[in-house]
Amino acid sequence: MKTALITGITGQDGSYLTELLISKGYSVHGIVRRSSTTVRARLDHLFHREDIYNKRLFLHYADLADTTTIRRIMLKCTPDELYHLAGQSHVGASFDIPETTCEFTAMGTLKLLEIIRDLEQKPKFLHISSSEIFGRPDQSPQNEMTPMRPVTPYGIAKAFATQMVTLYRESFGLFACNAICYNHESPLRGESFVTRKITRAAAAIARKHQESVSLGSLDGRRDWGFAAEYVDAMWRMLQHDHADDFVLATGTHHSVKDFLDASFKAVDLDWQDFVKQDPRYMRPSEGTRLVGDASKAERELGWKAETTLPKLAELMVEADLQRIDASETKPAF
Ligand code: G4F
Repeated sequence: MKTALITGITGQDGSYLTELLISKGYSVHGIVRRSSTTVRARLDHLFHREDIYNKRLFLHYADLADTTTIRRIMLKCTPDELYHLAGQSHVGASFDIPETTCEFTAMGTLKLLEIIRDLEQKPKFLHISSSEIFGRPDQSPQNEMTPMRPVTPYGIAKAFATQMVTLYRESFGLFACNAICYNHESPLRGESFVTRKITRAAAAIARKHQESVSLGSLDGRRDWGFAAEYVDAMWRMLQHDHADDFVLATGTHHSVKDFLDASFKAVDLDWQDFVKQDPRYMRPSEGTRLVGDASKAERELGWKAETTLPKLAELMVEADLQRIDASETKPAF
């Protein structure tokens, strides 16, 4: 049985990856931050499975800055594969908390690489990088060779981490890879990201729980795929015969307006009747023309994003409608 360690196990990607690895027979360890709440909704169904929780799925408390504890966890569970998904992942928020963003996203990654470098039994390492490293690129679509030109604190922190991963691979021989991910969404997406904010609003407006939704720029274009497919590519990267970097993307980009259109169409409404624009959600600087060329992943890993934007929006709206309907039929305590 292979053992995997995941940072950021309670996030969207961490949950899908855990499901995938458990289904492949792995023993999965996750690093979580200590907090006053133990609610980890995305993994709840696995915690209730007696054959899984504390048998093949284990959680350990540690902060990314706490290298002593992380080293101890690694020595204890001796992972074959380490998936590093944790970090401050909100691009807009990175303008408000740039130091925290760099501490976790940039330095957190370097600290993990340093720990691995000293280990006798080194796990294969996957870092979840981001299209934000390209910022305002000269070429579109972008591939693994496109120069980095980040324009947000988050993108700069990710560019640092990405280059460190490449450096440790080339200089110290680590099996270390960057999954350069474009936006990937799902019903498990956090509610402050634009897609989930829109699908939740479309469902709530359709059920008459909400009257409108406030958004920032509607012209931003993104390459949006389905998260469950992207974690499969991450796993394939660590099964590849050599460590490398791969762009993971759909290859098509759409505007926020397109996503609104598809989501409100799923509940037979016109988004223009419900959307307000609010300067609070505008960013001081934005990446542009971010669309990925994932042909290397297709060629070498046999991976291709399949879910198209209308389908993605539809399945997210459907999940949000089901959540509302389920909470309405729950007995009140
Ligand atoms: O959903 P977003 O916040 O995603 P963003 O900034 O592209 O970042 C996500 O994808 C990256 C690439 O994979 C990841 F690295 C990163 O960690 C994160 O997962 O915003 C998408 C677009 C932007 O143009 C933004 O300005 O939507 C626009 N937008 C318009 N109104 C909004 C809003 N974004 C948010 N979060 N909230 C709004 O109200």
